[in-house]
Amino acid sequence: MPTVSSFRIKLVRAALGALAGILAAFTALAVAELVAGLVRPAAGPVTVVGGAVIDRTPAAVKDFAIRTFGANDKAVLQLGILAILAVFAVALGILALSHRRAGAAGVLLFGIVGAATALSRPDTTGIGDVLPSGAGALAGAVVLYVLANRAVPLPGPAGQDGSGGWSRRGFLTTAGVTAVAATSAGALGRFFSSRQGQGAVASRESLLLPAPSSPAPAVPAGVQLKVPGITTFTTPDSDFYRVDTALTVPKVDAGTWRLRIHGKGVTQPRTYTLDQLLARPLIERDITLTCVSNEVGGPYIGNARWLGVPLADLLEEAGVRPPSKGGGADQLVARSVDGMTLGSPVEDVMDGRDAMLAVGMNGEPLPFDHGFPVRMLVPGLYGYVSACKWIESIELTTFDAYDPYWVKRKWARKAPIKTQSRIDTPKPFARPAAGTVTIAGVAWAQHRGITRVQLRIDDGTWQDADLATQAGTDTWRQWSYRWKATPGGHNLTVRATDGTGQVQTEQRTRTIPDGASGRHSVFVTVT
Ligand SMILES: Nc1nc2c(c(=O)[nH]1)N[C@H]1C(S)=C(S)[C@@H](COP(=O)(O)O)O[C@H]1N2
Ligand SMILES: [Mo]
Repeated sequence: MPTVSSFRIKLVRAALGALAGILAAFTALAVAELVAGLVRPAAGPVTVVGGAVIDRTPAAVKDFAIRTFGANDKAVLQLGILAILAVFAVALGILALSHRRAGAAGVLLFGIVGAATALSRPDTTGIGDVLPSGAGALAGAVVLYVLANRAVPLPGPAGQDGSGGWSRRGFLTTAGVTAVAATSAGALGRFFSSRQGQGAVASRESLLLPAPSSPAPAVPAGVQLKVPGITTFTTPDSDFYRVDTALTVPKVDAGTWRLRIHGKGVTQPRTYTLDQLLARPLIERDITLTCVSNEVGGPYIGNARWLGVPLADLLEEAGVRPPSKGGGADQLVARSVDGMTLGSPVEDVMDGRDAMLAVGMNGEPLPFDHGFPVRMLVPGLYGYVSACKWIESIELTTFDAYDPYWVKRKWARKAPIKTQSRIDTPKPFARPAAGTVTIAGVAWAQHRGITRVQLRIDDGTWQDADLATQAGTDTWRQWSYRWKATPGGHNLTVRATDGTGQVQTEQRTRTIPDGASGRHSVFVTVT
């Protein structure tokens, strides 16, 4: 039955080709990982390609990803990249069986794409960044060529050794050796990568935060309501939301870190070390940070006790004057070590609010995830226009002259945080028992403060909620409402009024371009 056996031969052949392709891709990534671990972990192919994809993703898709996958969005992206690579690897592997050179060249092509992407990243440190992708692709091409070579039919009639005429043992031995070698290379790469961050980890562990010259008062007991299910007033570092474009969290060594202040109207350009900043008078403040991508009712908000250097003082020393005092620069562009840029109004930074270069978060040096060693914070502004993590320079310029990262992607140039409120308890679709049900949550309008929170049950009238003590205008404020719940389905809606008398609008807008507006509602069924 020649047709059956030739079909079987084709199937075995395709499987060997697919295996060769996957092994070549695996080897390429593993060797790239090894070289990246030795050269610069952030220049690894998956990291740079992932970064490039993030930068080119339309805001709506990014919003969808953050909404759907939350903190796992980056893992999902990396898995997606690997899945696409796997498809190409299988195709190249099968191609290589008949066209070895073409298959190997295909692998090299991926290497060129990876290397070019590495060079195009905003944080590239130069030509050395082509090494991981380049070396990986070379190794992958060699593996594919050799394996394809081993997967050819033996001379003589097929089927004699039951293998369909392939030197299957030779192929499998080579494949096995390759797999072991590649796995070891990858593991070694991981080890080197983690070692590269060790200097940074040690610098963080040995950092002693000085006491603030202007401490925050003890948090008043009344800011935290004792309602089960309500958010804690202070968000522990480990629970603090994280939003950034970094696929590998920058590990900056505090000892070699520098901050440069320069640009328009800077008469005294300066570069600071961390020790120089820490030697200055420090302020300690409770500030609530919010992401512009936070949906109505969403989780991208947190409150911490920050320790930092007043930013306005540094700017004044550099000769900077705000536009209202005749200064020529109206935009402050902060740049991070990974090339992110964020632009804040100079006027806001210098108007007396507690804009700072933060070094401490809830009594500890900043966690790496949240910007170690130094990040910027401006109370009242969304994170993407103020809260630069892993900051390395501050440039004074104008809004006309420069659009930072998110503005290039259609987000607003200026974005003060909108007055908002959220119901934390009861949860959506909860089934509380009839009787008194405590509705509670948080409201925020940073730098304006919250003066009133109201609740509406179904289409009823707005009822005043009880407000917790206000810690300050830069933090969120808790509220609660004792509801006489009657059986049936009910819609609970909240709205806040800020310190300027502005009532939170019911006008629903999307997060892009300058933050979601509208009111949070929760539907419950009282039993
Ligand atoms: N370097 C850098 N800084 C950044 C970002 C970023 O992507 N890269 N994201 C900003 C955004 S959009 C927000 S909301 C805050 C979030 O800070 P967190 O992750 O500490 O909560 O950081 C800001 N600072
Ligand atoms: Mo954000």
